[in-house]
Amino acid sequence: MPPLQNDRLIRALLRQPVDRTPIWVMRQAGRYLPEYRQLRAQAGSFMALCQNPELACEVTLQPLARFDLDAAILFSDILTIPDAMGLGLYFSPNEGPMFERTITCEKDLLQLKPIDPNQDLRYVMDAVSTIRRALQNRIPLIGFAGSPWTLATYMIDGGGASKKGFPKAQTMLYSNPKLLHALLDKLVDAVSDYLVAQIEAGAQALMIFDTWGGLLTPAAYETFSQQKMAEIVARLPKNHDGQRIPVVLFTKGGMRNLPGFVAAGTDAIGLDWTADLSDAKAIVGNQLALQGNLNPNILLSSSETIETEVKKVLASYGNVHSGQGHVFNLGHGITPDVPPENMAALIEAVKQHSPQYHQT
Ligand code: 1CP
Repeated sequence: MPPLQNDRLIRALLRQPVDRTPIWVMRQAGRYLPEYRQLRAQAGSFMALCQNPELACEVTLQPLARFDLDAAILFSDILTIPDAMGLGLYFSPNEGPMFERTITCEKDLLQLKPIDPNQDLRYVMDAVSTIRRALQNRIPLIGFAGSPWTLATYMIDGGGASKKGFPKAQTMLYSNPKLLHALLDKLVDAVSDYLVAQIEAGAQALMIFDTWGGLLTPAAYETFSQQKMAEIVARLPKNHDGQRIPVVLFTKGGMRNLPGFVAAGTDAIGLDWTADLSDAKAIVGNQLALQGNLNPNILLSSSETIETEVKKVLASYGNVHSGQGHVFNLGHGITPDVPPENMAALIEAVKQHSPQYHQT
């Protein structure tokens, strides 16, 4: 396997020296790009893009044609797993992802189909290998999955419930924790197998999105989210040097869970913008890399404001020791109303202002 031409992301995730802070952006392929909107209209739906490996590859590459990003991320969605398990995923134009069926009782749970990702989610693995070929080792490809808890929130409440804070999932946690654990344990199996299959298909780093972990009390978080993710990380394969590909856990409201993440054995934590990176670094020390955490709403302001705010994020991490172990990203996904030129301003600011934190 020829080496990566740009390995900044991998090096930063492993806390090795780099010349500048690498940057990629959550939802970097998406609706803020006119070429994405056009292809999606032609394909007919979001899932039609995901399920066609050539189209998924084309969408993945769209932001890379415009911007000098340090990583590609598989174009897919975390909800492909519940879909393959039989819940019937569809996207409503106004409400986003929706399910035809949800999990309310043990009978629903028993009806969930155990999945073999290489069969039931073949289209994802084909997209991964197609994208890897197209990238020609220029930059690494990030694979991903949702955390068991975050997938369970959608599977229990149905789609469209994020604004309400997934009340049915939160109620099940207290009224029927046994059922919730049984669901989460099924998801531990499915997510582990899915990530292993993505590694085999060519993913070079992994994200686990625990977007809704921050909805839980610290005690519930430990039992119902963190421990399930730790189990997944422990199941990922290691090569003959005992190394596995770097894994990043993203969670909104993740500050208070940082010590648990260190114990879970991941390589990096993605944080939202409510965390201060210097505080986070003081907790994780040199054991973990950090990814984040510009407020995505800043991309709706001017290029001057973007530059000022990028400098603050770089300084909040780099002023403590250096920029080593920092991956620049937004604190959550880029929104559809961002002008593409503001994305360009963001990347330019990171390229211009981060090298000073990487002088040896
Ligand atoms: O065209 C469209 O309207 C679809 C919009 C869209 C896109 C571009 C959805 C629906 N998903 C995606 C792609 C996607 N989703 C990626 C692609 C790679 C990238 O460029 O980053 C990734 C990694 C995801 C992951 C995802 N999906 C998460 C975790 C990350 C996060 O944003 O917190 C979650 C929670 C989802 C569910 C989902 N899928 C789509 C939407 C709009 C949502 C969120 C719904 C909600 O608010 O509850």
